[in-house]
Amino acid sequence: MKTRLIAAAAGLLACAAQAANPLFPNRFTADPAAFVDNGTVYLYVGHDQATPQDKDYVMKEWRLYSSCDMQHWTDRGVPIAPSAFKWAKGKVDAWAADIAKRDGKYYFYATVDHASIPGRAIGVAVADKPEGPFVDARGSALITNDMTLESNIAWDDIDPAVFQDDDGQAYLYWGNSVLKWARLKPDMTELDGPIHTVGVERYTEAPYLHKHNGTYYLSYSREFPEETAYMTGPSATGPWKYQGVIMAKNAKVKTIHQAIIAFNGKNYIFYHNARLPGGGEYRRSVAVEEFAYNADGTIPFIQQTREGPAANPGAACK
Ligand code: FUB
Repeated sequence: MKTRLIAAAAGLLACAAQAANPLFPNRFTADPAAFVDNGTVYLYVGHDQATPQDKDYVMKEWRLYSSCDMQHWTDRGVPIAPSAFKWAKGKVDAWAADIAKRDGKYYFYATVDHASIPGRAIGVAVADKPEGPFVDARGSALITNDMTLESNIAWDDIDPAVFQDDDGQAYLYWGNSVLKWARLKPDMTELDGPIHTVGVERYTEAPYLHKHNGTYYLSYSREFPEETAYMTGPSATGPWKYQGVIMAKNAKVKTIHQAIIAFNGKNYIFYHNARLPGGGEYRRSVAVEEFAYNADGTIPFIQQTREGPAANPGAACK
């Protein structure tokens, strides 16, 4: 009897460990990009490899995890590193990314440092599977720092977020200090028309577009240190109405970088904090919370928890 109780307790502890935030206790991770495909959640993260002494980001690769129940995560390795983009400096700059699927191919939009055009740039890579390997889809950057002149900084063209509307039109949102967007051609590798800006008060970075019950939600990091806020609108291009803050600023790290998905009938927000032991500004950790929309479609304020979401086994678990 005693043995059985001990075994049951050990089982509970194992479950709790798998469910707890931050999601990946053995690795510092940041900038979640979440994507649902074939009943599975794919979570791409930047790998924070800075030592406690480093004074900047050291990110040599993006890593991929997948889950069919939002509790158990499988490490799928390194689908791509900055060196995939030959035009990039390609060493320690695997900043935020996002992913989309079109016509059976997977497109990975990523921030890297450009080798010859000063500043950050956005590239796009393509693969036949979510796990990659991803290869540069263009052989050149999709966005470079000299294409946008609103901010006089080298890091204003970062944090790509890709959204495909129900009519097939794809959009790219990005930017630090000024939020920018452009349409993408059906090939997903070229801009289709001009770059637009959205005037957002106290906007910092990390735009993310998702749609729920016909309403478009444009979330982003607001102020610095950052909190997560969002706006809603009637289309992927606005006009946008500010709706408020949904996640509070972190302790020990100024960034927060969210991604919002629906999976198997429930809604989730991924973000990062610095709660892993030894965590900090350049040693972040990705976490996730479940949330439910209010009756009027607004998103409630979401607390960060240690427990994370309850198990939600989808079709791919069976
Ligand atoms: O990870 C590097 C940068 O920090 C990202 O591009 C921003 O969103 C912030 O999280």
